[in-house]
Amino acid sequence: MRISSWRLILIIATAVSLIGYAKPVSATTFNVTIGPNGNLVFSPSSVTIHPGDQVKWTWGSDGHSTTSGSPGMPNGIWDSGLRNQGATFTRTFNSTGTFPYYCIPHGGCCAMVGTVMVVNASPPRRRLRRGQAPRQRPRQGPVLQPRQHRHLLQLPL
Ligand SMILES: [Cu+2]
Repeated sequence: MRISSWRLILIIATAVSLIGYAKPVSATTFNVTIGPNGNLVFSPSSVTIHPGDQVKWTWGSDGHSTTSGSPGMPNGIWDSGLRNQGATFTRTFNSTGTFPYYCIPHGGCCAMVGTVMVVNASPPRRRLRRGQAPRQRPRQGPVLQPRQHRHLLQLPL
């Protein structure tokens, strides 16, 4: 039988899409340290996550908070209150959006602020700004195994 080239293209496109758009199978927890080594920062200060993912803040020094909003203007979405080294605070983000937050004692004086960005799964490839570390999200999910791949390419054409 004559190989139909559009069909071959369709099969290849399907294989590529299976590899390229595999969705994570489960929610992921992103860790942020508050005041590591006494520094007045959230580390990392910005995380990009998907709906259903969690952010877990861990206090690296005493007397900080994670409070949604801008310094002096809490918006009430979350507020850990002041906590000390070793404390943790976890929140699940189910809606997309950009969520700024700050530390109550150090947001205004010292720009101790952070951002949680919640974007839909399979977004366009994120551009890295200069000096920005690559996103650390583990790529889980179905991966086309070599055997399946061979099988796909051996479909009668
Ligand atoms: Cu602080």
